[in-house]
Amino acid sequence: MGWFLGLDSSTQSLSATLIDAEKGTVAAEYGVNFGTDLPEYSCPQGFLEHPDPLVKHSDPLMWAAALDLLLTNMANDDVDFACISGISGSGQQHGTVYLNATSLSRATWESGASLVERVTPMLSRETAPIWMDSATSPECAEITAAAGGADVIRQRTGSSAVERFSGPQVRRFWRTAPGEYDQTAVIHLVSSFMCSLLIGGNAPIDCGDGAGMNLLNLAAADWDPVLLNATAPGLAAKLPPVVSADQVVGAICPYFVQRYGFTPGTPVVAWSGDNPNSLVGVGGWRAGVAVISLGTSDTYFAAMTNPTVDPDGYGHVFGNPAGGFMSLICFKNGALAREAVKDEFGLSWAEFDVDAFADTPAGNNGNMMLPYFVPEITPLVLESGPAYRGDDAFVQGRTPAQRVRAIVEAQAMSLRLHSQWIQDEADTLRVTGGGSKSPGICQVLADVFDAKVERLETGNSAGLGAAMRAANGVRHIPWSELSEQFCGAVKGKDVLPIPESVATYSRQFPAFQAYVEERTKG
Ligand code: XUL
Repeated sequence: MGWFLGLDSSTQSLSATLIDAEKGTVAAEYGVNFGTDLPEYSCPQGFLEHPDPLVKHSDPLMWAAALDLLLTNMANDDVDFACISGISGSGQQHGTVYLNATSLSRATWESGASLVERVTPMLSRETAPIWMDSATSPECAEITAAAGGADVIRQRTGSSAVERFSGPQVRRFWRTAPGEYDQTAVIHLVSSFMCSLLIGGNAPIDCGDGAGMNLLNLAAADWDPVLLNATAPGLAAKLPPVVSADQVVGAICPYFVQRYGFTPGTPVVAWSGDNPNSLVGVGGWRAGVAVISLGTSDTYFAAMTNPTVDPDGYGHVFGNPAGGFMSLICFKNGALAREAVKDEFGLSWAEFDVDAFADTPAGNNGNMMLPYFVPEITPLVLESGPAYRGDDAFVQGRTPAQRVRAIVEAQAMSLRLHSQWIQDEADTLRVTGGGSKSPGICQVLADVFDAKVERLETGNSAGLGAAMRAANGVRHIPWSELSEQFCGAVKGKDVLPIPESVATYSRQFPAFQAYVEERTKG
């Protein structure tokens, strides 16, 4: 059979994409939302409430519960798991899960207990810091100093030490809870943790997601001793091995065979991060196409011919699942910031996505905003709060349509501003994620970048990318073939740049850049 399953453990949900690699079709998609389907874990937006807005942790038990719930829902819908020839997955990047020596391999996988009951005794830390956490500035500074400076870290790992990355999270845990750190036998990423549940043993970390830890040496594709030493004592012994994203890392464990009817021995391919998965899931596996993913976070990424690093320290280089490298820039103020504007004025999505743009001109008559509703990572803004500049009606919030255009233009300008270090030229933007459905957002992106915007069939590029990686890892189906089958742009939905608007944004760009610099440097 040619069915492959891609699971996507994202910030707010766990979803499944089932592809038929023989027919070249997406056979089925399912999803579990943490807020609505698992309210008992108190993570309505994917993270636990905390008095300090910089602290953002989630509950690993919720992710385990979501896996059982998702597969149960699929079984209730008569999905025949025995037809699945391979599985892989995608995890929100950077988040870390801490397991004690009870460890997955000693668990009694054959008993009737649920995944949550099995995982509970394995946790050496109840919560998992995720990519939205910004509480690790002191640790970033310490790691940077101990490793020999920001340039050294960038050259070794492809990124500066940044708040949301795993290494600083680990250091903070060691510093604030040394006893629990000592009790920790294995530190997983969200991706390798979920993969470990599937194979019933500790799964390796792939180069794509591993590069988001400030711990992996990009050139060696292995843990970097300088960064390990700079981060926390004894860390080398607590990290799983590193593998390439196409490796089969184990077979599905008996728990899933007995409970859901998977075929014994079904191969599981290493999981990776959501951005590396999305890169291949939108057909961006080779240079020339840049991808903008508009989700909880907004990200810009592209396959990279030569690994260059961002001198400003905001951009990253990760492993490309199809081989080589990829660039990535991530903005925390993505969907949640757009929703904040929509909700402030009680707008419907139609009013936000269409009407607001019909009612206002490109450039917004010079009205601008900085969209930092929550602490931002690109650029680093720890004291959040949006800012407005322009005429009185706009600044005082009397013109909702202008506020909508302002946030979308600010996000598009930020994407352009902070992607300038990437050397590969791209004349096409592939836009994915929830925001890609908005005609207004797509037109602004086409005009700000002066590039054609293509939209994709799939709503979930990370889940699709994971399913494609399963097919590539198990059946060795080449990327060119998989991309042709699964990643076509929706016909007739391309958005072309409008020359007058392109000129308006080019004129306005320096003023936006200066506004950002005032906020971040002044
Ligand atoms: C990337 C990043 C986010 C997360 C969650 O560096 O922090 O995109 O992967 O989507």
